[in-house]
Amino acid sequence: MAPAQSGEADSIEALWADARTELDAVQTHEELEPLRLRWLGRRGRITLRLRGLGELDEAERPAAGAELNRLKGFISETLQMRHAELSAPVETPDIDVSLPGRAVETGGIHPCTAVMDEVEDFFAGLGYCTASGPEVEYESYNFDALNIPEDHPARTMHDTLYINAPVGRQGRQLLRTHTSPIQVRLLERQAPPVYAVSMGRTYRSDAPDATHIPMFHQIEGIVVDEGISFADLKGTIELFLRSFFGPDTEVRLRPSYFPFTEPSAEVDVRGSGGDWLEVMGCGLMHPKVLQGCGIDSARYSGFAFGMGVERLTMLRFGFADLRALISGDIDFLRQFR
Ligand code: 2NM
Repeated sequence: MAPAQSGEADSIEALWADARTELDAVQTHEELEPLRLRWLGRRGRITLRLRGLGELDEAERPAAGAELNRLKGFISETLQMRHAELSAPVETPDIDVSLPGRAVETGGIHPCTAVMDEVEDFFAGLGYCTASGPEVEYESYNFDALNIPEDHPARTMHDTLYINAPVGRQGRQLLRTHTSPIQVRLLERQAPPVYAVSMGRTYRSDAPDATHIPMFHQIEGIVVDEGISFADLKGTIELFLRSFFGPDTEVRLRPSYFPFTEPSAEVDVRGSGGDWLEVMGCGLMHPKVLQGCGIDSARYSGFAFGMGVERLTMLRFGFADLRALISGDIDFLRQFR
């Protein structure tokens, strides 16, 4: 085949080779536009050759045109590719949109909280109000008002966590060892009739084991009214335990002793294995406690009961080590939702 143009005209093969060499040699973004103009601009090598097609024999024109256009397309596509390569590096996204979504974890009610809520609701149904009080208490409310003697072992540093603070008329400050001081404070400010439950954190200087943790929860109830008898106490407790553990629950009271109640009893429920399980303590309010709160013990009588929330929770849900409740083991706790 004769050369398309005499003399100055390069072969199409030479054009391809030149174009490839130039495109390969591009190192920076800035070199792209001059290269484009050199080849595809108004006076570019391809442009001029396309314009010159008219001077070819009519027979050669279509093939030559097609070949030039193929080269033109190649140059233009390669420029685009090199442009993309040389542009700012692609930002890697912070989010991998191909990952499965992360489920939104919902919080749950702690089993001890669920138990306290249920007990509160039960007694609310009997007309009891709920009272609360400080966790840092005075000796006078935690011990004296409850007829707990000066030399009682519960008062020692061995059992009770004392606060390092100046000692005033109310005695030393301490972390309350039971929720009873709440009831004392309530009786001081509210004249009978009083029907109340109180629940919350309590503290004792215990090394943790399967049945003890140094911070635990109690629920206590108190009734002070005219004509309250042991029958009222027994009926109330049976009603509660059959609501909490099931309607056929067997309940028994065993004589016991507490400084703040007289008479006093320990309460057991019959477990599924036929064994008796201690669930609470109770008794008729000691007249000294009522009098200490400014209540006429000749006119009013009352009863009180107390129970450990963690123990109640273990019996309800059936597990053996109380420490599981504070382990932070979310898989354990979730079982009871
Ligand atoms: C118990 C057992 C018996 C009790 C007494 C009082 C108060 F403050 F009213 F005197 N609150 N709770 C009480 C009585 C608690 O727990 C085993």
